[in-house]
Amino acid sequence: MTVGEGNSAYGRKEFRRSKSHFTDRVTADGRDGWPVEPGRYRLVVSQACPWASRAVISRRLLGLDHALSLAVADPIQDDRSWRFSLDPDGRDPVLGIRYLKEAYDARETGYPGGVSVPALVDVRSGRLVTNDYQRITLDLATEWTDLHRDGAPDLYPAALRDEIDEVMADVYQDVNNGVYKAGFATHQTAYEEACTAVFRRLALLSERLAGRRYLVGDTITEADIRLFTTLVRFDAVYHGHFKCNRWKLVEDPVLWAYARDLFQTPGFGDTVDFDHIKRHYYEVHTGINPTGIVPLGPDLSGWLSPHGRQELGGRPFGDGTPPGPVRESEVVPPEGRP
Ligand SMILES: N[C@@H](CCC(=O)N[C@@H](CS)C(=O)NCC(=O)O)C(=O)O
Repeated sequence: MTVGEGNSAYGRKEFRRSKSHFTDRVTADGRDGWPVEPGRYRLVVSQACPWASRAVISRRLLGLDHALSLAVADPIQDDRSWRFSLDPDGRDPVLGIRYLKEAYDARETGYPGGVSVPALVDVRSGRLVTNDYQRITLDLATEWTDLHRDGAPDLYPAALRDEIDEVMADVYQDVNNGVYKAGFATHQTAYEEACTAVFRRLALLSERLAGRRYLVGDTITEADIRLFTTLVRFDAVYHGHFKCNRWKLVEDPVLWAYARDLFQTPGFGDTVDFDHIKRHYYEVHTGINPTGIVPLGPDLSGWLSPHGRQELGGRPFGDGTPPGPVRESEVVPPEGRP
């Protein structure tokens, strides 16, 4: 397996994302054997990964940082995949392991699939609980409610779920996963179809967001988190490395302002590490970028410029409040920030 292929079927003619293999859920009633419990689980992420970043943002917005600890893997995998080489002695200080694969192996011997983030690991047994990135954040929002902070927003409001699910399905198909389909395509038609779909969908989203601050309702929901994690990577990696280059995010006034608005909202931009993002994509996908050279651009300073979206109204946290400051140990280092 080429480093970075993972279970993403990289190298096939058409990129197909494999299904998450471990789909147990951590729930309030513990029906899969994994009850919500403070301190019991560790969320393993890469700051480079858009699917993992969803969970990092949700955890911050919901104030789950005191209940669910965070392990950040090195953005550069080796042939055994995600590793804890940023930690002292190259071991995760809580799980005591060097590779995330060890938690996968503890769960299932001989598991043939890739090792992916985000992953929830049971601290006591060291076993992987789930790598189901589509489910993890929905469960943080709806099953972990007893452990939410005071003033936590409702990221998946029951009355709006149908609309949120519909928006997220389109965003997943054409945007979140669409950029990967374009980037990993190995023949022209597959690339052109994916790239066209990316920009067709972005244009529709731009229209939708021209007159409203957030994608669904008037508050931040899971749908915004999922669109944000792709938009924030767009100019840094998807535009160049994945060849989604009909236009840059900064060239669409609506989407650029929408993305900046979220970036500047506590819980979003303060989780983003552009250094991890750029180094991961450009160094790991050697099939696309054989030299491993990481470009110097783009200029990130614009992320902090005024966005003017308050004029559209909206209540970012609904009846709730923004999260407090980032924990000291989780502050993104200067080289990762605009
Ligand atoms: N768990 C999902 C999606 C999550 C995912 O693709 N994560 C990437 C990082 S962005 C990953 O860990 N890939 C495995 C690898 O690169 O080794 C899957 O099964 O495809």
